[in-house]
Amino acid sequence: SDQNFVHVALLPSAGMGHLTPFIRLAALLTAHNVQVTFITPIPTVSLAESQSLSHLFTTFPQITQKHLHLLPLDEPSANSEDPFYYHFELIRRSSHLLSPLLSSLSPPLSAMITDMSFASTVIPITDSLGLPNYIFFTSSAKMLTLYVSFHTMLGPNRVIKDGLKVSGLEPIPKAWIPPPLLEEDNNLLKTFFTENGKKMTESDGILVNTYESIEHEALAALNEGRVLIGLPSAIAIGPLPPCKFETSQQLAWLDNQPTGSVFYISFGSRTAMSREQIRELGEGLVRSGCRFLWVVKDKKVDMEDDEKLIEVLGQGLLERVKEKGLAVKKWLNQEEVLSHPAIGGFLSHCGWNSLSEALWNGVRILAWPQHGDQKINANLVERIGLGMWVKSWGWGEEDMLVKAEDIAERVREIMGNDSLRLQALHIKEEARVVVGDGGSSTKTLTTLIKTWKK
Ligand code: BUP
Repeated sequence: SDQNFVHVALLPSAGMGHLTPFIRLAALLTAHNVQVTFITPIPTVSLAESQSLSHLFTTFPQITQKHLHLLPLDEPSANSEDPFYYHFELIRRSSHLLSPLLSSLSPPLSAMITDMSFASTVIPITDSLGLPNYIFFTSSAKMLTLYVSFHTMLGPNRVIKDGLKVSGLEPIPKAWIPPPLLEEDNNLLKTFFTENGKKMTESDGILVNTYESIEHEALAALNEGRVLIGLPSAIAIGPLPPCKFETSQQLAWLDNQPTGSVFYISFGSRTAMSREQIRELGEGLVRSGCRFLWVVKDKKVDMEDDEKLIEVLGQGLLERVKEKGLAVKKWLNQEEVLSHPAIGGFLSHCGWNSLSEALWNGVRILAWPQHGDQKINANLVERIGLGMWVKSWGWGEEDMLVKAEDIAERVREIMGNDSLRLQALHIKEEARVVVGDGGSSTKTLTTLIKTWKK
């Protein structure tokens, strides 16, 4: 058969934060003439996921779709702490179905690319099939240092004492570590970190949606064996360019706003704030005097988010919001929003995809991390000069209310900050060079594809 033919299978995990980068990777590989089989665990948790998948397969008929039918669990509410983590577990427990699926693919696979949350499950399967296995880590390289170190940080009582120190790297303080990882009791996140972190050494490489100029130090530490001995290469292929097909909706309101004048607010696809904090935030936005576009989210999973905007905000606040802003309670194509010339700033939870979309579009960030990797990402926002992070604003799990006046002041501050605006534009230019012809991430990806041509 053709020596140059490359066929890879991709296995994403649950939630848009994991699915989106896999979709972008699939599109990019296709553009490099790689045959892609995209394995979709079904059912998905959210509507957003199933819609994105259908766009992918309509736009790229050359990508093969395979279903992984998830088996129901006997203990339905065991560990229902988070519907997305629970879904990781479902996929994990259905993974024995992968072996027959993978070996039936034709032409035979050159490699498999698996989400970070299934390293420990999938590596034994690909090993038994003699398939190279690459892990796609869907967060920052800095977060990867914690992911692969976590199991080494656990004391005899299974808790960690301190943050993470790696020589040559700014430490990760304990306060930035995802709260479930600090708990004494076992939980799904802790198990994922421990099991997968260990197993990463047995993969053939770790793809990361990042690039040299923003994460040089973390990438160097990982690749020089300063984080964990025996780790394969951390391969920086980002920032993965957004796909043009990602659904499009008309935002006439945005079209009518002056350039750079609108502040955009969204906390990602899986964060729901308390009703009280939502109202305080709304109050703050109104008082800032800025124009704003606000995605209001009241429930973790979109299918359950059926409360009306007026019920969430109340009549009075809703009326005042309408004077200068637009609040919506639906899925907006964020990439399209961030690329709109009217957008000037972004209040973000710093999910890794949101962050990479902001830098791709040169939009400065006011960081308000809520959980998971987000404090570690927010620190990067500050470090590279993409925005600012108010550290006194609490984590999602904490029982504290950030007041309207405080929010209003910070919004005015970031929207009025011209040096941040210019630095964000500089970052945007750099990001596009990196994935352009001859850019560092393009070269890295081309080299990787060559290693599969054997
Ligand atoms: Br909400 C929302 N439209 O209305 P992150 C999100 N998105 O396009 P998360 C929309 O979902 P994890 C909306 O552009 C990004 O690509 C957004 O991913 C898109 O955060 C994605 O930013 C959200 O990584 O996931 O959802 O909290 O916890 O895995 O980081």
